[in-house]
Amino acid sequence: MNIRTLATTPFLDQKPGTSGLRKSVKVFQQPRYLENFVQSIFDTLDGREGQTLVLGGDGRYYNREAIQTILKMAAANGFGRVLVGRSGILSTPAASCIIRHYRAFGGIILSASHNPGGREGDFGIKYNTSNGGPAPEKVTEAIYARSKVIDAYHILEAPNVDLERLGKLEIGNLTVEVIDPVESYAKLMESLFDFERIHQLLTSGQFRMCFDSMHAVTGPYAHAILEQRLGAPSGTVINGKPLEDFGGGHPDPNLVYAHDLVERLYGTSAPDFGAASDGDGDRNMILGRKFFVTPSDSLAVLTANAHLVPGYRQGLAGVARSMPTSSAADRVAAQAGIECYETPTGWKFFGNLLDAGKVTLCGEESFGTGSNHVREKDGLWAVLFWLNILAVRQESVEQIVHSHWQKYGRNFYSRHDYEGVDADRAKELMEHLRANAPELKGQQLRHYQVKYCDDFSYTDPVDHSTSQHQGIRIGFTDGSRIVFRLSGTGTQGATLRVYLESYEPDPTKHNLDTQQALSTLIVIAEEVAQIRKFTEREAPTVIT
Ligand code: G16
Repeated sequence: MNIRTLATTPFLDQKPGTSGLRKSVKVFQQPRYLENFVQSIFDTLDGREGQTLVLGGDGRYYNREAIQTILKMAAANGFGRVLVGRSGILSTPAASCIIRHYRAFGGIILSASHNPGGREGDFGIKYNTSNGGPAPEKVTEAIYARSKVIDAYHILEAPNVDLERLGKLEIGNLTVEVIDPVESYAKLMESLFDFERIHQLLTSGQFRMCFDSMHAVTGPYAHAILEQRLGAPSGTVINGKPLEDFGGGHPDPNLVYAHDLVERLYGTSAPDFGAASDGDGDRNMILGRKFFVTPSDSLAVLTANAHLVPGYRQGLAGVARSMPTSSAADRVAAQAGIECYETPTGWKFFGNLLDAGKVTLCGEESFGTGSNHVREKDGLWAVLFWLNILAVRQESVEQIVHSHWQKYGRNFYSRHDYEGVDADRAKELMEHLRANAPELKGQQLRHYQVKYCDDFSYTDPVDHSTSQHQGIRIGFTDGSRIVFRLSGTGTQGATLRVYLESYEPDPTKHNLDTQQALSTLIVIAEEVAQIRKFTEREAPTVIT
């Protein structure tokens, strides 16, 4: 066995963002770049000797190469076993499920999520802990600190592993087990949802659905679960073959990028239900016929209807949403008499609440919904949850959402993204807002009165750790809000996100166009933050 210890020098840009380290493929392809980061992860993991690690990714360009390197480094760093998905594939929620199922020490997930892939695209890597969830900040900070001083990495000299063949093999003292990426995950889904009822719905001839895998990781999962197991006709899953460059597309399930799906759901003879998932399978978009469900509303509807789903029939402990997510779920939680937690953006902040049994469902405006079944958001899980509700209620998606609004009121909601803006100017915009925030309290802006204005800071109710500077919030006396923050997942320049929310209890006004309903708040956002001046953009790049 030939373990080599090779000298290296640090890269100073290996700070994990909202969800792991994301950079362009070209950055990752620099000699020692991947090795440094992986060694930094391993160096922070006390007690890793002989332990089990889970490894897989979303299949994007550089996935296979990175997996071979990581396997050899795991062997040289004393791990006992690595469970790796066949072809190097594991969706993010499936990786979380497998870490938990096999009680692994942790896992490495290779993905840049919804960012484009291919040679010119992005790559990413993140570490998940033994609860199956993204490493909390104290772990990512330790990894970053290590990456700044690292001087050597360890790697086994060995031939590449055949990732296509299921089964076990040894490299050095490490057992590599190539596993089916779908099996454990599909079983978990079957334990949560009423598959019999969903099967009846999908084979009734009265209901049609379309699932867009966007040539990303959920293809194999959706084919196996929706078509083979639940009986949806073949062709239900579109763009189901995972490709290294996602077919040249942008695997982000929203109205702009999931255009194949949107065309079908808004076209003639549209199916009843449409859904899409992203690069690594943790995001979801839900559509009815000519009808879009905002992720914030989706969380609220799932919360209100959880009693219809076998896995959640016993009741919800609580619900959590990220701060910029609309407060639609809060209203459901209040009526149900359960707690609703508001966390910073980033799925890692839900981990402690889930582990402590304080919440059952979580969701984010960024097309992420999930529950305590794993410790990641889960795209296909959300689709099955919706299918279960549709199968029981026998109403359309639109009817279900409209009756939800009737009962709880409607939170009009939209996010305006300004992508690829100059990073320094974006920071100046935030600093300018931060400096002016205290003065806004009590002011009348158009017909809205400012109730509070702050820079969101969060104290975790379980471990009492605090996270500051999580976004500037302007809250108005009628419950409306504007939130400004910089994205932590982009790889070029900065992305300014402006989140707009307005509450409307009056059902006669629920059919208004969203941008129209938010038009005054959009004007106020511009006035307060001087977005055009700082970003040098006339309009947002993407509106969701
Ligand atoms: C990640 C995080 C999410 C977050 C999203 C957007 O999702 O896991 O919690 O909401 O990024 O973050 P930002 O607004 O900082 O870009 P994913 O699907 O990209 O892993």
